[in-house]
Amino acid sequence: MARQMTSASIITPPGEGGIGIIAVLGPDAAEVVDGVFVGTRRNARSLPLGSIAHGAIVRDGQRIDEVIVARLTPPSGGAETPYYEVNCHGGIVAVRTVLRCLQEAGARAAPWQDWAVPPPGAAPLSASSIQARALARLPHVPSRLGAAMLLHQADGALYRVLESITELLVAGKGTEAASALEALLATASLGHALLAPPRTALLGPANVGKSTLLNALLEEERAIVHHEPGTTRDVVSETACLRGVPFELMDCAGIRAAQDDLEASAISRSAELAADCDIALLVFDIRERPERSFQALPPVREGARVILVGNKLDLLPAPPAGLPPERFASCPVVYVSARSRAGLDRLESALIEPFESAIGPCSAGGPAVFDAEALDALLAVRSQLTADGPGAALAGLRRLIGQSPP
Ligand SMILES: Nc1nc2c(ncn2[C@@H]2O[C@H](COP(=O)(O)OP(=O)(O)OP(=O)(O)O)[C@@H](O)[C@H]2O)c(=O)[nH]1
Ligand SMILES: [Mg+2]
Repeated sequence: MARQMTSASIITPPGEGGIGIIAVLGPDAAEVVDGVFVGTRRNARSLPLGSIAHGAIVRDGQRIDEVIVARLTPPSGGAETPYYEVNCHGGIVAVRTVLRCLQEAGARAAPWQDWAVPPPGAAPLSASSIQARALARLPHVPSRLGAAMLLHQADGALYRVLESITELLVAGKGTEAASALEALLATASLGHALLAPPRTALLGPANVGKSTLLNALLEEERAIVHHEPGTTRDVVSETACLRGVPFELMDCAGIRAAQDDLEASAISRSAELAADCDIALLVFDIRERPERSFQALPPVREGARVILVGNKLDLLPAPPAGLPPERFASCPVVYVSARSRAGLDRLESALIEPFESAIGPCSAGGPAVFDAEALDALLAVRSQLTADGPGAALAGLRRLIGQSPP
């Protein structure tokens, strides 16, 4: 059918909601909408750009839903392609039925993700490519700060800084360009964490309070806590947002001589987590000496950040003196009471410490390198700048942002 050039996509999330919106884009968008829309005063074809019409979606003489149709500029810009949004009642059944009607009128049903694809041939760090990649990730982002970060990048925050670095290079200001590039690269670890929460394993002997600590950080009773050691068997995994930064917390079985086969396999899952985490919270009971607590600890992934957490602070009048075991001598030690929540703010600070300085600028709408594609490309520009000088870096950066030399 000729009208298959026109697509219709549900662009609101599935589920119950106030309204559901179907976007209709393409050369025959007006004819497709009018194929099923009966306007109270005017139809889609006669709508001026930027205005709305009230009416109903009607199929075989039967009223399917009362809707508002809006004629708008397409999100990708360029008013020449007709674009309409059909605002239906929010239930998924109503929205899907209206979509089916639009299909019957000649539209091709397209997933919303089709709206978040860079235009063909776009340079990898052009404004439209960055926007498309940021919007494609938006539905999966686990925190508000992450969503705000992506919306700011979709709005051009990252692209504008790339443009300004290009201008510095054009002006021969290599040193200023290098420091602006470093500042941008420094946003990458927060940008990455906001999209892929660091895998944070709570490890340590049985009964030291790992599950209690998980619940305290989540502020809900998620994991079972019990006075008998050997309580946790399956890995319990939940995302906690600490000052806007998500962490995937994983609670697992305490390490001790297994009492049965079930516990043995639970302990082997703990060893897998230790070998595969980004952050290891090594929890011990402060009444025990830490070196004894970690004698049987399985190897923690090399490169993982390690934080020692002395728990049950409420049972001692003051945090114990003494040093962490030699192999963890350089790791921060935090004393907490998971039960009374004392010291949790210190643990949160230790967890977010590497991201701390980037959080403020990020929430204020600053640029962020949020994916591997941008990071790899910018690392290559940095190498060009160091090895071959500003001219080569300028040519490379122009290619990346899709700017042709004057
Ligand atoms: N006084 C005190 N008791 C705590 C604290 N944290 C945990 N407990 C108690 O210690 C016991 C064990 O707590 P859990 O959180 O189940 O310990 P766990 O490390 O998850 O234990 P396993 O799953 O068996 O490895 C429970 O009786 C908790 O109430 C704390 O900060 N202070
Ligand atoms: Mg437990």
